[in-house]
Amino acid sequence: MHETTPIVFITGATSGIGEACAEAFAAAGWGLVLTGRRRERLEALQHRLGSTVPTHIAELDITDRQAIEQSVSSLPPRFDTPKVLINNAGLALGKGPAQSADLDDWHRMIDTNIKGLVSITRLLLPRLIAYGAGATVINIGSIAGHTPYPGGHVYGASKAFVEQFSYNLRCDVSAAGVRVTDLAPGMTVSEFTQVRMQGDRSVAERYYAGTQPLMPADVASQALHIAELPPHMNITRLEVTPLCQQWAPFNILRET
Ligand code: NDP
Ligand code: 8X3
Repeated sequence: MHETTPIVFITGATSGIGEACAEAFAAAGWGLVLTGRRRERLEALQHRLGSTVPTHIAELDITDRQAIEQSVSSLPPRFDTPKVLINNAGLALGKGPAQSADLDDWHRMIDTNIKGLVSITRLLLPRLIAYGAGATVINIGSIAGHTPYPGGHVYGASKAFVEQFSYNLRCDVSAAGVRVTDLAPGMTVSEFTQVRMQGDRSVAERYYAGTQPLMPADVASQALHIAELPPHMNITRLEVTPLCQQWAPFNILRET
């Protein structure tokens, strides 16, 4: 028997898309498990959302497997059988060419975007299966998982992993009633570019200048839509970009 208020478990709820998902799901009456490394942000978000929906916050670094195990195993009973997992926590580091990239940055992206995501998924899967029909894993992928670009190297590859993992996961869990979606946004205003550029706000400002990018709330509304579809419907992959973002033609290198 399900509780009347469904629970969504969100990784990376302290900023950007994850924070917007928390707001959108709360407004729709969902209970929340909010995770991220910055506790003060989690507390502020919980405070802002008030007591209209049940909220559990957990400081969590998803590169720390033991911490994930602890976080999942210590979920209070009200929150321990989520209906939806939003694997949102992730980051890009650097945009220079592969040959000058920092290997530590590459490892951190793999540890976060791939290893963290698969760990939390594996640990929560039995609980999503226990929830049953309508349970959903929403993995935040990226257009970068499909479309290569200079400086995309490991970030793009990590999002290609997210896409393929989503498809393969779906093969295994759909018979148990669990849906899986790769929700792949394009350019979205958040702390993403600032993090990528080691805190340099000016690069982020130049990147978004003169555009109308997606807002985190735009992506969150799609996540809520996916979660609230009838249980027999599974959106396999949903790519959403701002209108201003387009493909580029193949770049031809010419002898000079
Ligand atoms: P933000 O930088 O605003 O948010 C990233 C979130 O991930 C933060 O809440 C951060 O929380 C969390 N996070 C990062 N590392 C860890 C970690 N080790 N453990 C736990 N949480 C972590 O960026 P976005 O909101 O834009 O990014 C969210 C997702 O969307 C990412 O997966 C990103 O790849 C993807 N995406 C973003 C796009 C964009 O243009 N912005 C486009 C396509 C996809 P904290 O620092 O508190 O731990
Ligand atoms: C983020 C989108 O195009 O900056 O996933 O890589 S992009």
